[in-house]
Amino acid sequence: MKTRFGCAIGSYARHECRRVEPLDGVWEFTFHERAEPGKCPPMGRSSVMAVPQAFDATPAFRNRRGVGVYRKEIAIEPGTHAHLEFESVGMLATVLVDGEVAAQSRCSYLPFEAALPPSTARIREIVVLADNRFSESEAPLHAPYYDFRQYGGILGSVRLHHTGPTRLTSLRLQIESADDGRLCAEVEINDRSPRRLTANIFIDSVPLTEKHLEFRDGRATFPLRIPNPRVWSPRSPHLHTVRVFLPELQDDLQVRTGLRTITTDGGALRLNGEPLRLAGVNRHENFPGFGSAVPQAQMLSDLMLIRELGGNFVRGSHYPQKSGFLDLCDELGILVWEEMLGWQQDVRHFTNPAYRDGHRKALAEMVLNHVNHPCVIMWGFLNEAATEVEEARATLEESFEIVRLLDPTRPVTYATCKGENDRFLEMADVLCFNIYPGWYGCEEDDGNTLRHIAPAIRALSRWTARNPALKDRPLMISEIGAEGIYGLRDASAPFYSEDFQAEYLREVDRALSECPEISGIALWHFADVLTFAGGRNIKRPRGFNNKGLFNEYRQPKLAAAAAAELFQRFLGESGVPGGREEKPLVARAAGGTGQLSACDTLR
Ligand code: ADA
Repeated sequence: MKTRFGCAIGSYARHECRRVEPLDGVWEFTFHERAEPGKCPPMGRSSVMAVPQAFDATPAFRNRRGVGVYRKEIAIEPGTHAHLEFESVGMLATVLVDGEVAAQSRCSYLPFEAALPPSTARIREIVVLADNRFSESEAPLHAPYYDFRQYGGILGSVRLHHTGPTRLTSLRLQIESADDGRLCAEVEINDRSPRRLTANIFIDSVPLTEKHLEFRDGRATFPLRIPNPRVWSPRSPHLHTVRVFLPELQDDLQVRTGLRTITTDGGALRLNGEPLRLAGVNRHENFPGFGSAVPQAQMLSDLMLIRELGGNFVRGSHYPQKSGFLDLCDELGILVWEEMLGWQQDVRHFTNPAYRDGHRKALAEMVLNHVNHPCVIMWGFLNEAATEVEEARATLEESFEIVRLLDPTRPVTYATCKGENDRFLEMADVLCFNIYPGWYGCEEDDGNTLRHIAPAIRALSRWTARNPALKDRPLMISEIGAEGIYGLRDASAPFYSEDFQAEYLREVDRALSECPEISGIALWHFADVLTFAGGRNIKRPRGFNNKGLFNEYRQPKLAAAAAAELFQRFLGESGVPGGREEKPLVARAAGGTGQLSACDTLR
């Protein structure tokens, strides 16, 4: 089905000849609070659980920590090869096939596979252990102190792939020239021995050519030129499909690409050579009742809201996004900062080999999994890490190195909260600062704390401009915002009121208009999100991070109207289509002025 986005919204066939079965649905389920990590406890009297779903987002298991044991029997032709694809399992995943461990994953936000070796049996038993307990040794990238809830369960789709013993494992495309559609393609199979295979190449479902590929160590690369190339941009997010069919393996793989370039040029970001300004939000993958197993329908609804506000950008804070989310951003032309799981890492992590090894491997997987998505315009990691201390150097260096090695085509950065005390900003292609002037650090203040916003933004801009090592890099405010509790309205605008939060963003808007050299702004954050569990919740009213423009059900606060005004002013004519042309939800509610009156109700 062709739509004005050029293809079916949110999904496209990754295979035309390979048989792939969805295993989403209802699985047997039991829960064990004291099971040994990675060891399969007895199913016992089982219940059921939906897949995908966060079991600890359901009433029966809310806030409980332990092992969710999922079980399913599947029928497979005896003697044939198959494997399972998991989009996301949290937090420590162990997959057993017929009682034998077939795979483990230690990061909720990365897909992984589990092989089903040929068997004489037709019925195969799949057991998945989804352990949501924190463990520095078992799942070192997760930690309980992060300011967002981390869930347990099969949090993404599961698919059963039927293949021969040798199969295609990836197809990665690197853009050599967007305008004339020149690409370098790398195809990978799961056989490392040297071999020559014929490849039939299809572009946009039309046969293009036949190639004879020499595989070395399971990889073969070849140049490609897309006939009738159309450039990808936010205003025209045109996607091309590239499909490789290997007749000798009777296997195929299709991916999508968007012909675009993203570069930095002095203090500017450039998309397809044109100056690019970014205005948008930080977004957590979370919805009540689903946790981080957010249905794609909700992802689309969120993205349409961001677009309706006039934003052109989403920072996937603070972990890799699901491919279904990035597919939607590819189709809608919404730009994405994709980042590795991390939140205020410190010396304990930088000196922990298990953490550093886990972080390096996960970074590589994130890049390799998502390198084809044109919406991804920058990679990030180590959000607000202790980059004011020398001990951070090695971890930062190895993180930048591995990302740039795997993808030399995109800027790489990290979001710092250390301001002028940060020691490593010259490693970053884009300077990204998380700042909360007028919110944090005002405990002793007895006046209007909003007066701190403009000076803080100006000081940041002047400091980077004066610093020879930093002055020729794009500057972005990667987080800024204030809490506003949905429904708390008070024209005197006290802390935590919607009125204060909206006024805060209007002050940010005014301050940004004085600093045109700032290339990007990502408000913290899109929608309120459930956060810590335990004592730290004392810092978060109702246990949520309430800085959302919307509450957790995506009901707009007064801040949403202020954000829409900010995005429109910041992006000006370069704004995205449909951002302000259609009457945004929030502007409609305010009678089109964008300013909500006290008596307006959005409910
Ligand atoms: C930091 C952090 C966010 C969130 C924010 C806040 O900038 O990166 O995840 O915790 O502070 O709301 O305090």
